[in-house]
Amino acid sequence: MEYIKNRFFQRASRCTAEYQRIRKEYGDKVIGQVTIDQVLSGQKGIPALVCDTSKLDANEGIRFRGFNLPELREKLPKLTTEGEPLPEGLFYLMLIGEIPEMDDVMNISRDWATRSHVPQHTFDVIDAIPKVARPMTFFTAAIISMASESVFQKAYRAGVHKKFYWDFMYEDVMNLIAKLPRVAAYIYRRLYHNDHHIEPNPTLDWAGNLAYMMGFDNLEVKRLLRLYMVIHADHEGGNVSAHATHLVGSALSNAYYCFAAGMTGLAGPLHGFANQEVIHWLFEMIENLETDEPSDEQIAGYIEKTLKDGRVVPGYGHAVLRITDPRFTVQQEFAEKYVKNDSLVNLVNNIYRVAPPILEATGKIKNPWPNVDAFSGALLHHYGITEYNFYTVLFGVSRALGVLAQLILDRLYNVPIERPSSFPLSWFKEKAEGTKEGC
Ligand code: HAX
Repeated sequence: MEYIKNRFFQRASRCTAEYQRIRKEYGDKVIGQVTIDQVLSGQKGIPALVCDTSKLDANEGIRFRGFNLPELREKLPKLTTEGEPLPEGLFYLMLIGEIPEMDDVMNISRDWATRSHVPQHTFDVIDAIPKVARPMTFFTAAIISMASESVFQKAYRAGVHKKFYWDFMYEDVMNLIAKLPRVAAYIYRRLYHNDHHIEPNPTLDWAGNLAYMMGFDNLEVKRLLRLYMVIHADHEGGNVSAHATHLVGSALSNAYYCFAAGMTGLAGPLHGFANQEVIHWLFEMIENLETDEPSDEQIAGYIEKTLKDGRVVPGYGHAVLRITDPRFTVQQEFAEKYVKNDSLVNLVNNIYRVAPPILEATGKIKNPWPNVDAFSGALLHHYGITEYNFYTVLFGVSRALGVLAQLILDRLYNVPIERPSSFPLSWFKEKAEGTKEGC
């Protein structure tokens, strides 16, 4: 398996030199200006981070190393021509920057299978948390608990030279990604299947094994989870989970700490937890309207009530996108192909027809179109994964692929500790109005 690591190092070390050269030779070059609105609206649009794994365009959607989702679904290796790409292939692409061959993908798959052993103390930690806790609490605690395995941490303590940090980070990242399906499935079986756990099947691919260990040993769920793991894997560097992972990494924290930080961010309702909020909101709508086939007028009324109550319509809007999220469209196409007459899927499609004009009419929501979370829950639910409190954990397993690939790159580039400046509100007032008075 060393050849994947060597190939990564050969390709990426050229970029390390470029990172340092650009910093040294062009450090003074101005690349943008920062407005007060950008800072006060959550640093939107400020070019502040290096992220090679993917880039988000407001009017086109996500591209992974230059490839959009339809291109990836065509080009990345699959187990069968009818199937979905293997997430291992996307990881390779994000890490190395090239579309892999099937052999490369199978090598990563086998490598992860050999690294997938989860330490007993992690299961003990999961078992010790009361079942009333949220699945994301179990997930982040389990990730943190595995930090005892960090080879980076040990190497750092032993005084290894900084030019080798990336190598230990690579090992930690591969180990961590390899263990996540087992951890997620263990939490799922503990919470919803009375601790009847299913041991991993080392002959299966990473996502296929996740489906298997959750108790879904069928082609359909495996195909869905492969797609799910690909479309949720990365969304450039500035989203909360990616940025938190990167930020903590800049302090040379180990991969487990960094990823746990990303996951606590993903667990927020404006980010990955929105995939649970969507289903919660749909069921609430069905209960309130006393029908699972509401008319367009009923849907419109429910959306308006949600807005009037000062709540967000989950699954709609985005901090960057200004179109229907291509990740929504991919799932919609998947449903069109494989799902017939599912009331939840039909409802999601009907909301897509009704919601955007209402959200647009508020005059303040910048993107009235659906994001990835608007569809994912209905698909999981259709295939029998009905415990929607668990959905953000699945998102988290997938998100590991992008943010941790970038973390290896960060360590290879030797990115310095992140430290933007902060100012009191009165400073901004003075910048804007020339006075601090009243603040
Ligand atoms: N429903 C109601 N109000 C919304 C809204 C929605 N779906 N989307 C935005 N708004 C509101 C904002 O709350 C904000 O209101 P205030 O001025 O009163 O604070 C206003 O419209 C302007 O917001 P914006 O500039 O359009 O959007 P932001 O960049 O501030 O926020 C969010 C982007 C995704 C957080 C936002 O659209 C939202 O809350 N959506 C619903 C939750 C959701 O689906 N989150 C998942 C996003 C995708 C993701 O990260 N997945 O993991």
